[in-house]
Amino acid sequence: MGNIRHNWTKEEIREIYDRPLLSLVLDAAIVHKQNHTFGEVQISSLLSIKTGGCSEDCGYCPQSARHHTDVKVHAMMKVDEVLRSAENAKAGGASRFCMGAAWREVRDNSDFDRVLDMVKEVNKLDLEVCCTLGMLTPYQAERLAEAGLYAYNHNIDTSEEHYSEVITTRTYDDRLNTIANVRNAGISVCSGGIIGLGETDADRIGMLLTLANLPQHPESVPINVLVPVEGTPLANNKRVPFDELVRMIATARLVMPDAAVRLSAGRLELSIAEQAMCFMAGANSIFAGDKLLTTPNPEYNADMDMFRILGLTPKAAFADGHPKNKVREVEEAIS
Ligand code: SAM
Ligand code: DTB
Ligand code: SF4
Repeated sequence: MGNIRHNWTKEEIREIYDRPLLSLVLDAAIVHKQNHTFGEVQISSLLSIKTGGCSEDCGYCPQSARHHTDVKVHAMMKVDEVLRSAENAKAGGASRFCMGAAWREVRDNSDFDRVLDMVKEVNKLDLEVCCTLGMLTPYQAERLAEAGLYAYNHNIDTSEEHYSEVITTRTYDDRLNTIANVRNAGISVCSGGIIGLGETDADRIGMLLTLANLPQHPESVPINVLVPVEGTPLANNKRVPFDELVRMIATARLVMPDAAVRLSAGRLELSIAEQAMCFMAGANSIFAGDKLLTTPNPEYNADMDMFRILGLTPKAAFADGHPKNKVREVEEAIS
């Protein structure tokens, strides 16, 4: 429902981003209510299946081998361990389970075969299975889809202009290519970014412009606040003021009315009242569980308290159908 556009201009997005905060939140809340079940929040759970030692130089990331952080390198987990973690996540109310690997790109080796097994097994638990493994070829995306992968996370992180200030070992186009490969394989796209990387408002607007003008909007858009980690080049960056996060979420909601906007990394620093404002502004997804990939996240009980206090309800798995079926529905409607 709603007016889904793919031809946004920078000026239009800036006009939205610059609205007085409460008017912006109200506008976003109205669009949110028109397009989603108000107060319903999707819970995703994260697991780092292969940690640290990554060859990329992403300035924010504690898992890059080029930075000296406390993160310990951990080889690929066993399928059984991952399954146990997925079962726990489901018991805690998660409808999506996301497995992350500190890889630049997927290679066609036994580790990837193991990830495919993990996808198959987690899929049997009736969870939306998600992976974030770095760059993918079209063939690798298809193999993941065949194994039952529901969603793939691949963030563009910031604007095209700011990208090389943060990461030099790959390009913005590399990111966009993988997103296209994921889309073409019929996998749900999860792509967003991070605020607090030293970017300007124009960069934030540029990032939203790229996402909102993709041929199809990502089904989920994570908005992460930088978690500054000792030993990374961005460890001493200034904390993002809370109103800027709200502004970013509300703008994402208005330019991509159908997407799930995920209030992602950085929640540990936010009060319930601040998170409430993010939900009013259109956030309708979180990562729950006391750990993100390597950094801490709010405790399970604290989140359950928040859900009770704010009257939030967890969203069921597959409530939006499967992206593959949507392609089929469109094809059937045309023929
Ligand atoms: N290696 C894969 C990749 O880069 O696509 C997958 C894992 S990577 C850790 C997934 C995402 O986590 C990154 O794209 C980035 O948006 C986010 N991330 C990493 N470190 C972060 C930090 N310190 N604060 C906030 N978000 C972070
Ligand atoms: C996303 O946008 N945020 C998550 C998930 N996708 C993979 C990762 C956040 C990582 C925060 C730093 C860490 O815990 O290592
Ligand atoms: Fe590697 Fe991903 Fe971290 Fe970049 S964000 S260093 S690609 S794990």
